[in-house]
Amino acid sequence: MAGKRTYTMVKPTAMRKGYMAAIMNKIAEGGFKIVAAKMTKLSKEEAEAFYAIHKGRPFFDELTSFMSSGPIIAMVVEKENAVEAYRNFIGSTNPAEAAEGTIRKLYGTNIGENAIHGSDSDENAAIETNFFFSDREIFG
Ligand code: 3AN
Repeated sequence: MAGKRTYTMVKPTAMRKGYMAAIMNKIAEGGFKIVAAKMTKLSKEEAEAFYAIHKGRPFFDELTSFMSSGPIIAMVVEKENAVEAYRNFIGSTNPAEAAEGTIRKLYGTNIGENAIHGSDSDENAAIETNFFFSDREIFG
């Protein structure tokens, strides 16, 4: 059965461009309840650990350097069938190919700096949530 929660984060370029509040508002308007949220910054090592599943891909160094380049907003959001619903909601990885009105289309810069992350499975959602939050920081 699909889970009710997924992990997401606003990426550094979107933060630098001042889109934090607009993106959080859009998430809420999309019917996703924000049950955990914090502003934090990853070290390069932490970004490498977070994206360990992508180790070996050609963009791994670029991705982890970028993700450790500035603050992010880490969040857990809740909705039925959260992982799939949220990935559809934020749009394709490449903002240029993302559907009109999606967060990645509206606020993404390019395929790496694509405004927002969304977990790709219930298993990864749990791992990624535990990477950033303890149980007492999640308010269901
Ligand atoms: P998604 O985030 O949509 O699941 P993945 O899993 O293919 O996309 O990629 C993970 C992250 O790696 C993306 N969010 C994006 O920031 C980055 N990425 C993917 N493809 C590229 C690429 N060709 N060049 C740079 N960064 C990329």
